[in-house]
Amino acid sequence: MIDFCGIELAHPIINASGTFDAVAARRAFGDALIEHFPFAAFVSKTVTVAPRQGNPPPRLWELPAGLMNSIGLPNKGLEGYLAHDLPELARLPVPLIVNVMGFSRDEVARLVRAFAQRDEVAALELNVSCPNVETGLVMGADPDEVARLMSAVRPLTAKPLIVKLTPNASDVPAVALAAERAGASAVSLVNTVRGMAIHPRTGEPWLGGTTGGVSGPAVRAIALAQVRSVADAVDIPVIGMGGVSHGRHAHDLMGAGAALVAVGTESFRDPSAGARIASELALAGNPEPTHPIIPGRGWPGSNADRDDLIDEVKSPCKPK
Ligand code: RRO
Repeated sequence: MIDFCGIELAHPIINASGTFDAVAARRAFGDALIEHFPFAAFVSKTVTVAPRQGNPPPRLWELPAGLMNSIGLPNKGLEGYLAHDLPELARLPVPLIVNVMGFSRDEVARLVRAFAQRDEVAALELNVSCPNVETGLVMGADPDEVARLMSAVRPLTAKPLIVKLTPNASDVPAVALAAERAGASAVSLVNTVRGMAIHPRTGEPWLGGTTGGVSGPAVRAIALAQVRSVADAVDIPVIGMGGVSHGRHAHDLMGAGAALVAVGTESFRDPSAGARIASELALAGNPEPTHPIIPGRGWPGSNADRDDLIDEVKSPCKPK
């Protein structure tokens, strides 16, 4: 068991908010998926105070190495979530982390106050990093704004408060440090990286929301660098995410300082990816080497089965 901010977790793999609909998954895959739940905790899709329709379509654009979304936070709003979603999600066999977003400090405070009362909720994740809001305002890009927000909501609950950071900021560790100093229990990163696609015929933006958030393998290297710089800057736990599709990516993020790792885009391809990645991660610390390690070039033990190392071993053209 892992202790994360006082919450007991069976392993370090959780889902990234908004990438796994546990209620729909139960309908589509039956109770088996729920019984063998792929994640050690469930992070719900973002809840806002008022119900939202989300952005106009198209909402997705596939990339050579990932996905770009402009979903725009569709949700039933706080009242709808409490009445309909929470009772369903409370039946999951793992702790529930509710992701919330407000368009002002008062709205975030209202959300935190509401969930502070609910025993079904183990922790809250404050989404200060959605790239897909009409205002273009991303609270989480400014350390002072994040500090003001945390100071306002920290006194409202004893539950762990996780601040979800944006990669679209000039100094991400400074934002993380501001969150920590104002009482955050943990930080999570990266949310998606802002991007854009052009309609091939009209020349207009493809996405209904004009810009979107890039996720998947395309952002893995960015996530790794940002997780490392944030983990170096703060003492609170870091949840690392960004392009994780194999246990060794999770292993890398943990090596960079992440206490937990979240899986996002890969779950769209394979709803049980979380469970697979958790077992691959368990093996990553103790791999059976499957090929020779080049003397002086091999990474120590656990990193033996790198794709690039495999390429190096196979390549007949590389100088020895
Ligand atoms: O709903 C979204 O468009 C969305 C959210 Br809330 C978020 O945090 N990150 C993202 O890529 N999309």
